[in-house]
Amino acid sequence: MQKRVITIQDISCIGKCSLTVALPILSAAGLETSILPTAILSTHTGGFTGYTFRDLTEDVEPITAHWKSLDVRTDAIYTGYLGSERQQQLIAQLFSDFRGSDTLILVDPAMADQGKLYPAFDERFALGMRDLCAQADIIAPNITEASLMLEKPYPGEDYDQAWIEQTLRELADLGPAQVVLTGVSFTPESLGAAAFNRTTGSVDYYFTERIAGYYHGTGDIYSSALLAALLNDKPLAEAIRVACEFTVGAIRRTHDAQTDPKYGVDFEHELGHLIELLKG
Ligand code: PXL
Repeated sequence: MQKRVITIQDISCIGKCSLTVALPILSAAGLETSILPTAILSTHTGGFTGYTFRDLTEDVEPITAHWKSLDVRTDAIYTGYLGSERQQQLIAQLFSDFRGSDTLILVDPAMADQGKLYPAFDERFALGMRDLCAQADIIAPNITEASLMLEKPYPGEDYDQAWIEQTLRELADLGPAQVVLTGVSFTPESLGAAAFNRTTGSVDYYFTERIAGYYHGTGDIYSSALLAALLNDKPLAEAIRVACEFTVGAIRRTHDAQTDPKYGVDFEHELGHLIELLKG
């Protein structure tokens, strides 16, 4: 039977990220994708000024109340960029309302990068995200988000394998059985992800070439592809590989085309590649 995902993130009208990447990626992976928009922005908040922001927190309860009346069931719930602290609490409630015995809950605590919180957020929001991560089965922070949630100093580029593996374990101690840390790099020419599975105790890494520049929305693309792979029955080590190869392919296209990276990366031309990776 076709699997269903409910994904909960903002709509940034311009600047591909959050729902405008999650929906096409999950659909291409054969997943029925329902959405709960957390906010509507004219653009994302990274690199644009003067953007509009309509918070949809007030809509969360009526939408979920209606879904409950429909007896909606889902194979996965996937959250990304949220609009408010109150939303973090409402979404924790949504998890318990819609969690079945096999439902996979993925929280991407999309709130910070390169040592800094995104403009809309503060430290309290980061701790709210930590509490939401505690309710997840799998989380996918970058190193900045991990540091904020664990209230430890952001290491910049100054970390080693022991730091990464200690951080993975500390994140798993918050609650999730599986942790994927993105933006991990031990050499100047490579970048990738590390994954920890608490049940088996295994740590896996996957790296690809590092492409110069900062590419907006790639964390959301990564998490969407990760979930697509997991729901297509890939084990975690394989899912981080699929997500890395898909994401770097999209970055490479955008780098080669020399388009402005704040508008997002060309993941659309990589969707065929994603489908191949999922078959493999
Ligand atoms: O890609 C993360 C993201 C999602 N949504 C909004 C953002 C950002 C990052 O800046 O601003 C609105």
